[in-house]
Amino acid sequence: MNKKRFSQLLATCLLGTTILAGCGGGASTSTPAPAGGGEAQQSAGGEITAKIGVVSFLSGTGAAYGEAQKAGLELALAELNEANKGKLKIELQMEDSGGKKESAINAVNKLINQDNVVAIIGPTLSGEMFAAGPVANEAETPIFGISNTAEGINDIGEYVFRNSLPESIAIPTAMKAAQEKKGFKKAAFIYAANDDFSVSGFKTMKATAEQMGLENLGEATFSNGDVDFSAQLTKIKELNPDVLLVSALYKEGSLVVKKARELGITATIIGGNGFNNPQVFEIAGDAAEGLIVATPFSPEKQDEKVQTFVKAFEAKYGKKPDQFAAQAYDGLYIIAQSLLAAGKADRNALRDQLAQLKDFQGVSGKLSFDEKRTPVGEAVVVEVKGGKFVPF
Ligand code: 1QQ
Repeated sequence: MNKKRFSQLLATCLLGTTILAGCGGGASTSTPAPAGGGEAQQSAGGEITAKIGVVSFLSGTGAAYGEAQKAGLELALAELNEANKGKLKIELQMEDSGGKKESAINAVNKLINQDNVVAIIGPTLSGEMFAAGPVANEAETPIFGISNTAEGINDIGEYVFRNSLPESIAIPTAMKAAQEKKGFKKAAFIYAANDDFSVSGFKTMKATAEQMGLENLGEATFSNGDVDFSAQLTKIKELNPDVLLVSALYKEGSLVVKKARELGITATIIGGNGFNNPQVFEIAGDAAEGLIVATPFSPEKQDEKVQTFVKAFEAKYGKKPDQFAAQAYDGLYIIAQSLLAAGKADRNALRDQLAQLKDFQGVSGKLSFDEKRTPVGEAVVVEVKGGKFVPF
């Protein structure tokens, strides 16, 4: 037990009204409940009850990500609790971070110390995970990203997991497929310099372009929250690129695409996975046509598991799921499977089971973790045609 957790445990024992076995004398051999993690216990009847925290971008400029994640999680929750009656009962405790690092840290602290969750799903942005992941890791509580795609997420620590396909896999897949068909040579880049995900995606785009032998004409930046990109894009137009690489979240990214087309930039536009949300069509409109992105999930995939999920999602919400809903759905399934394998809702036992994940067949593809718990999976390339993503 680390020092911090020991002092938290001590505080719980001193302040708590229910004194648990583990707070008693040193001779006890039973695991102290809070250290074991999660107020979730196995009941006499053998049913595991597990409270899982969720930290998501539910309000603000990226709220459509959070909405999709919540929908995917709630569909999975209903299915799992029905299918595992008498064996496992999951309860979700949702917190809104608004996409802010500070709020994500506060939510993670609350979920661990107040709500005593066995694991945390989220937070949505890589930047939030870089900020809040170390808090969960230090408290030895598994934290499971369902949309963190930046490089370095798993380096935070051994309690940090993610099932979201890293951009280091997705972006090169999109760029290579696009170049094969379009044969571009001169690249320009634009990205959000104050967002860890966007910066990481840009670095991957730049390195991939170099490997592919593309000429780098120039790089422009903006900040999340910006709405006017005319200055940067006017300069880019003068450079006359034949491919424009955009690393951004959907709101800013869609506004960039819209403005680029308005200014007459005709380059092929390739984006990162932040574009994989239908808000792109709302914000960019016709300008989104031709946009190329890679994703681990397509609702069009002719696969029985995918189509069963798409139908259930449509029946519940009246629309098709996007990548963020799909990865949320898979994420809860992975945690449920690992809790059942652990046989108890215990933070360390859950961590050990998660670390062994191999060949999980989800709606967003087949997934294994490498030795650093980084997902290994495949991306498909899609293109906007007729106001929706279709296979490229
Ligand atoms: C990250 C992402 C974003 C697109 C999540 C919404 O991939 O922050 O890593």
